[in-house]
Amino acid sequence: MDVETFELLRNTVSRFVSERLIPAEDEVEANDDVPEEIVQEMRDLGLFGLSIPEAFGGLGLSMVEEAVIIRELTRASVVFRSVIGTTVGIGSQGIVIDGTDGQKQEWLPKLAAGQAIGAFALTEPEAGSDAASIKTQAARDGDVYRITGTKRFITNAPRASVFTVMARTEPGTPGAAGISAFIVPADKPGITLGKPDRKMGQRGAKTCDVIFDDCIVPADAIIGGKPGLGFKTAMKVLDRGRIHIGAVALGMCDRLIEASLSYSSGRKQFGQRLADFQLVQGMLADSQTDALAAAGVVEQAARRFDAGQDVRLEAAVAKYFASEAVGRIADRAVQIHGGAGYMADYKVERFYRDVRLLRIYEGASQIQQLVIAREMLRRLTN
Ligand code: COS
Repeated sequence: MDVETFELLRNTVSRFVSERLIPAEDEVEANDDVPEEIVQEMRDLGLFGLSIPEAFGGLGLSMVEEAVIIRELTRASVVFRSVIGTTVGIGSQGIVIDGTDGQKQEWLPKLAAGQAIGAFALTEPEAGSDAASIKTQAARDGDVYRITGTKRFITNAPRASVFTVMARTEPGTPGAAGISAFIVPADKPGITLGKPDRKMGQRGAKTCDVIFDDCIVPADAIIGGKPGLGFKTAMKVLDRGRIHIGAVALGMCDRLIEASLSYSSGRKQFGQRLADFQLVQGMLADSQTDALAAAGVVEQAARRFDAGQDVRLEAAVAKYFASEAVGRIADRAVQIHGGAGYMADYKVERFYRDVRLLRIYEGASQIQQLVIAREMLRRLTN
């Protein structure tokens, strides 16, 4: 995108955050839902299409640009981002990265416009971190596959119009090589949703089980048309998603530091501002250092992604460092606010709970450590 158009988009999102989203945060928390008018405004701003190529009606942002916009957006509660998150990220990118032309033509324009909401169905009751051990079966039956299995904690499942579903298509092949990724419209017979999950935080973000019971899809619903490549598609989608989650953390870093600065420079104890105490300054400085370092690793990973280089290591570093950093910053924000930090009105306790998820979804911190170390060793021998 040219610099001027991009700046216009960025300023528009920044105004939307300040004028619409931040004032609506309490309503979202109270109702455990994002109002439909706000979802519509997000559609009108083109936010569902950030990552979808222009040829298919999206904004076609680079990863660096997407990270900047997501950082702006997540100065407001991360729950608003979750509405567009799966469509911008893991719910569309399998099709963008590995889809056939026909699959792109069919789905990307609808996803870009926010007419279709995408979701990503990998996790199962017995397969989380060990993604290659999924049990959901897709049995070939002539020209169709019959999908049976349960997917767990699926973000945006209640809103979704289409799922990317990872399922086993090769009965004799255990592990990653036996998995295919399917595009499954959410209104297919044989799909039911579990009851809404009750969560530690992120009220208004929707997750639940998705149960497939002999759900029939055509054989050409496999992403890319070839079976057995679904695990690799999922990993590529997650590499990109991990940079995106790094950017989500950055917006919350900004917000929590803003709140910490504003509270500590307004409140007085022992006759001076909290911010004038060196022990408080130590916390402010550590938070600023964490935030700048996180921004650095996220940007570096995004630049590498845009250059078409392998980002397995850098994406894992970005997600690992930024999600852990925002956890530390949220913890310090609560501490700097003292008793007020524990009270709902000041919102930092809510953000503290909300950002806890960033260290878990799209690969827990321990999975990122494993990916980083494996890649270090692989690059050593290559
Ligand atoms: N990009 C492309 N291909 C990849 C890849 C990537 N980032 N990561 C792995 N692959 C390929 C490997 O090269 C290997 O291919 P070959 O068999 O042709 O050599 C294949 O995929 C299997 O990879 P690997 O052996 O590394 O798989 P593992 O079972 O050891 O799993 C981890 C690797 C742990 C990294 C993976 O299971 C994972 O990321 N788990 C976390 C899942 C997750 O994030 N869940 C969150 C819920 S979804 S929101």
